[in-house]
Amino acid sequence: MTWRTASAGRAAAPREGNFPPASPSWKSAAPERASSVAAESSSSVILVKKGDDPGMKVAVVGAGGLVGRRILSALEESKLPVSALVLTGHSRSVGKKMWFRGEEHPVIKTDVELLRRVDAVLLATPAEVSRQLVPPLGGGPLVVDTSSAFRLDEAVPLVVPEVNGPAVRRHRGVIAGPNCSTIQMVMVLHPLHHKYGLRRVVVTTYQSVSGAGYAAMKQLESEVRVWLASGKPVLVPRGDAFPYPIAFNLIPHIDAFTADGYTKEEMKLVLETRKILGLPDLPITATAVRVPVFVGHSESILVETDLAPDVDEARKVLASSPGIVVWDDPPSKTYPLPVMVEGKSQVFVGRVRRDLSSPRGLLLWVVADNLLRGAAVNAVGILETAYNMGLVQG
Ligand code: 2RA
Repeated sequence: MTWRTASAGRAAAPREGNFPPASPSWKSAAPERASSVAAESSSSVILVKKGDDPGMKVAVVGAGGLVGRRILSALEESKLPVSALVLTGHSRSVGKKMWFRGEEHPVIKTDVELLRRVDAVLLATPAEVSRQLVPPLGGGPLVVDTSSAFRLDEAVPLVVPEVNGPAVRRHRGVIAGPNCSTIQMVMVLHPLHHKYGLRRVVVTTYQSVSGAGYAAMKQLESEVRVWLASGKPVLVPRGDAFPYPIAFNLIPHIDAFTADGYTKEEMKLVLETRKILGLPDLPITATAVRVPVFVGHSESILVETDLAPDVDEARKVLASSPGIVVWDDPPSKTYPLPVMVEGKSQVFVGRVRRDLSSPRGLLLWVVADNLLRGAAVNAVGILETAYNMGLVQG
């Protein structure tokens, strides 16, 4: 599917009849092939540098997963010099080979001793795995963790490079990347705060099933297929990812409920945003909704500011901010959609307009690829920032 990527002008009309896709892009995103050889062991991984190679020895843990694969793509596209690459993963991935800068690399079993010998470790692992892996790596490589394990730990910088890159200097071995829905929101809030001062934020998210993992994507696919084949609504979930069917449905519930009726996903938006922006008292509230979209999280954000914002000026402020693309032209129906932004590294903003209920309010529609921009690009950006500051060396 080819979408216009220009930051201005008309967006291409969505192609009709493209579901179910013959080969959904999320199935083919991985630069991997199944290997017929036995699973490589860590002893087959060579960590010796070639001559004066200034490159880093980098490990990606969880390399075969939805985020891990995209980390590999983002690393490949970065300017980071990588002299040796270690890919480790879940038993499902072990034995596969993945391409990186023209060479095939085996996915091996995670081996802490091996990880201790690299310069940087990128973790694309569930929080419980990150919690187990990080302590034994202490004093070894710089760890960039995409999970929620350490995000709210005061000793751990929580970083979106475009927003608070210098915070990486405070690291004591681990730097956390925020939740995907937080990343795309803070990238937009940051320049608006700088220009107008933030007073209050109200956000509603429309989050794709890929945020809940591969099994959730399979559940959506399977429910849609059954519904269309039978002509009857699917009323019982065909998988364990969600408590209700997600096909042709919305579920106003992501992650566990807390005692006050919010979900953990909603509280991540609140607490992580305050920490990244350095605004511990920022009034902010969130509703997180799961939608039947494969990839791409969307957010409707109401921002109240100290200074009254001008809409055209706000668009210019956003368009000139790093990593943000404004697609906003109502007469030509130009606004970002999840299907348009899949595979892109930026955050897309449209529908910028005055809040009719407050003279100092702006409404925005913000969309990003949750796996790429919302995790992988951010993690690699953190490593690039640390490398450029001389905090990690080969
Ligand atoms: C989700 N934000 O979409 C979560 C993933 N970290 O479920």
